Amino acid sequence: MTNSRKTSLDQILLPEWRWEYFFKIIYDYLLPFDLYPYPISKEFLNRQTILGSKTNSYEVNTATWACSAPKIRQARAACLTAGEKISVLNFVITPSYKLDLPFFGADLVTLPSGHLIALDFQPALKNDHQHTKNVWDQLLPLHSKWQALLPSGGPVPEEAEPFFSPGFLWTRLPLGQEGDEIISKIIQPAFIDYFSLYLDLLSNANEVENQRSLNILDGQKRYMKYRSEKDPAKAMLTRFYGEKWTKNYINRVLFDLQ
Ligand code: DBV
Repeated sequence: MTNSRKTSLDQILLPEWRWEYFFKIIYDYLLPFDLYPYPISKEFLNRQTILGSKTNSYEVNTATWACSAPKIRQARAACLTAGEKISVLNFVITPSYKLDLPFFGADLVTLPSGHLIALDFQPALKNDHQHTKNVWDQLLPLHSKWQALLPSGGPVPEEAEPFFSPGFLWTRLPLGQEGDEIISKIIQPAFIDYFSLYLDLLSNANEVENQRSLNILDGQKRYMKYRSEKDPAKAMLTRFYGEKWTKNYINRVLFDLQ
């Protein structure tokens, strides 16, 4: 089980994890990339706790998968289950800042109120044509194709706007058979479409000049700062694991480029 994981590259298996299929895609598609483990300290590699009452207890499991590669500064997946009601796969790729590429971001979340699905190529420099044009030209057709088949996820905060692309795939789905079907028929192939395009862009990307790379690095840091300050999972993680662990997990593992 999760506790036998020794390095950040070891596979993840969680009990009743709703998003396992997506993790396997990530893992299988990234493997050809000459991966290195990304150092993650033991307390964040696997964490288990039992919550609830004596007669009605549930396990909370969190595991972190992470790697780096020549073109990837960090790819990391935060994987969480709490009983059968809560399941999360939050996945972010931070490319090398020497490449003019966006982040790959996925937030796949099951809560007692329903599923929430966010998928995007998030720009480091949103208002910079050189950073966005080639990417958006290829991403927007995928977005049109898949978002048209899904209900909108509703408004996102205005302050988040600089960090999203126009290819942001965003939906909320009901639990039960209806949601399950949409996940297998639409979200799974959409995820593969997005992820495959991202890996193509990564494979084809060439290093930029030094001055340019410093601008990209600045943009990446702004994004990380925003994500760490506004992490929507903060309340939930704090409830499960306390304030100190959560703060460290967010700042030193999940969004550690600051
Ligand atoms: N989100 C994270 C991390 C998570 C995580 C690291 C470890 O960035 C889970 C877990 N996201 C998570 C949870 C919720 C959300 C919500 C548990 C539900 C919070 C709640 O309702 O209590 C996309 N995720 C959200 C929301 C958005 C996103 C817009 C709704 C926020 C809200 O209603 O306040 N997260 C956001 C995003 C990306 C992302 C755009 C990148 C694609 O990862």
